[in-house]
Amino acid sequence: LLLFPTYAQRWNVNYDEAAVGPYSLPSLLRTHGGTTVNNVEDWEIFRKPEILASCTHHLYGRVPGELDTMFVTVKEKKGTALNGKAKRKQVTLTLVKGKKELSADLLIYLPVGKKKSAIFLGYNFWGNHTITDDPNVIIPTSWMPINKDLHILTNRADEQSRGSMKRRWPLEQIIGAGYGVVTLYRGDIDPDRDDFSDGIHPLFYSKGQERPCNDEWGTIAAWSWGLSRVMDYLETEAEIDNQKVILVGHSRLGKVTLWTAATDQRFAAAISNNSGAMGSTLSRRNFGETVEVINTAFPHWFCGNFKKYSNREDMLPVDQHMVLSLIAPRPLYIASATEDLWADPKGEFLSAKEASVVYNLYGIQGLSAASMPQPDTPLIDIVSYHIRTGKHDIIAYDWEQYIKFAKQNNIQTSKN
Ligand code: GTR
Repeated sequence: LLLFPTYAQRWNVNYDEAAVGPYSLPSLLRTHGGTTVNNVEDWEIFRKPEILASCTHHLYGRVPGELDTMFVTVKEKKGTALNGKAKRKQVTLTLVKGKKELSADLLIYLPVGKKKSAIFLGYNFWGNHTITDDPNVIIPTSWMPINKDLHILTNRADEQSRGSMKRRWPLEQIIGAGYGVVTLYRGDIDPDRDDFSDGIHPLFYSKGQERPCNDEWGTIAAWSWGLSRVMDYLETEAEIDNQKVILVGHSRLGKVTLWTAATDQRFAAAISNNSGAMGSTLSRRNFGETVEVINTAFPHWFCGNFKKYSNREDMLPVDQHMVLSLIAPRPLYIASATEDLWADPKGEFLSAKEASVVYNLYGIQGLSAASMPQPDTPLIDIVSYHIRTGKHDIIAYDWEQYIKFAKQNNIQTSKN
């Protein structure tokens, strides 16, 4: 039943609901000075910036500076795909700081016959070429973890992995519903390994610096910042409606969508698929992956300051419902899977429910259900939730709900 049996079994984490124990969450609405906020204005002026600053300082880390410039190179302008139903475009963003630069390749599919498309934007795990069989998609040249199942045997991808993750990107379904897709490989912005000499971090080092300071960005914050740079580009892209960019991400990349929407108000909505610990689930609930586990297995994901909270969840000045609250009043979808106990589905539901008090300030109901819905009965609203039967993954069923969610919230491609 476990997500990664061999991996998860190495850690002695709790899977017994009866053993979760009591916890008390930091208040969303009480300011550091002790006043309780009860309207949108006070929330936005006082409380929201406090929460954003705390989450930045203790969890994800701050971005240390700004780029000098970003170049856009159009590699392919007018490709066709999906039997003529989609246009394909491939663009490279070159991020420049001082004498250093880094490039990231975007793969763009847009529905044919639309002037400006609403899009889903998210990273992929294994390269743009893995999301489809389309032979024209450029293969990344950046470092990649070895993955025998995908035939990635040398830390570089090649033809053998083309199309290998297409179950996670049902393009026919998405394009058929009138949405575009923009995606990029996570490792183009920052390779997913505990090594701060590569990826985006070194562009911002001061002289002699070799890794981020304790309050500076880990890899999750770097990936989020990368999506904001993609948004900078999308704002110049005539065929995409930049008011209708929906963030989507699975697992660690779901953690990224939440932090991206929390830090950048330009995104219209966020979807977190099975994001679990340090994504949507409550850290204080002792169930599944813990802070100690994530800090040990993925020491590069969060900032140095976060290390001190291993086994000390109760000392955290924030919890994940507070990250979700920063997304209000924009539409938010949290999704779990029944076999993904590692991610603590109940904790994912509860944090969305907790964050709803901030949606309430905006006159929005938030997650209304008193308790978790049955599997495969999505609650689709401004704050949405489902738990799908099955494993830790993002599949067509999940996308079907995300498309409904986007349409219901009127984030869709205009008719003309
Ligand atoms: C796991 C990690 C989870 C989740 C997952 C993934 O190993 O413990 O927090 O992020 O990886 O991204 O697939």
